[in-house]
Amino acid sequence: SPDATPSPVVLKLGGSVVTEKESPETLDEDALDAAVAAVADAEVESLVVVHGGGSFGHHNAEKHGVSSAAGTRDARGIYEIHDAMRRLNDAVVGRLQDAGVPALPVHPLSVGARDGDAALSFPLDSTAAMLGEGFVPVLHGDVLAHAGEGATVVSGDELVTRLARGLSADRVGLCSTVPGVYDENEEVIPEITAFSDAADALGESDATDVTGGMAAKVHALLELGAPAHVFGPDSLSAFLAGEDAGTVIRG
Ligand code: IP8
Repeated sequence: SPDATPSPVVLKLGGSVVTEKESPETLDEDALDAAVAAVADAEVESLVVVHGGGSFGHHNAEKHGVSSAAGTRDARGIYEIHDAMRRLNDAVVGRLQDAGVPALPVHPLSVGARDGDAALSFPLDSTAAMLGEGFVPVLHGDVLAHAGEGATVVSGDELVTRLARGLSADRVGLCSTVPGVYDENEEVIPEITAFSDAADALGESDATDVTGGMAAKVHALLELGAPAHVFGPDSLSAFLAGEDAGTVIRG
């Protein structure tokens, strides 16, 4: 049961970290290798990894006009988006395994769904059971069946929120290409405990921007119930060692 598993660390590797964002379906080999080495060296008892879409997910989603809100019923298109993400996931899982990490894939298309109000349902049994057996589940942004829409995108960030709440995460880490949440002078804000700490720099959240935007991200992270760290690749090892990295968001 999930009660028997220790509270996991949930780590998101941003799509812009592990892929070359400007070239379609291209890994950022060096950045991926560095992230994999940091995970392999870390002594984390229980870890879930989620990765974003980068140049695998986003250009395919755009090509088919699919976002978190706008769906398609074109099964080939849906599969094309999923297949690109699956191939990126293969690369991440494969490299983690090569580095000695007991990584296993969890493909959201086959696990979750959205209802007619776009609410995400994402059963955690497979992920929790993997954690209980000492594996490192590796999830990814994906497409999901969505009542009334065909299929829509689920972002890695949404999955992080679901996993952090549902598995009572100990800590959450969002590793992206920026070193933290910036203030108006482009200095990293060390700690955010209320949206007002960052409002001057972030402006108001655009409610339609469900997969991106730092303001939306900060709002969501304040509600998590676990401290969330927003940091760049250079701080991944520090985060995994239990240190404060980048901006710490505690709601
Ligand atoms: O990069 C998006 O995941 P994200 C995944 O975490 C797709 O927003 C399929 C575009």
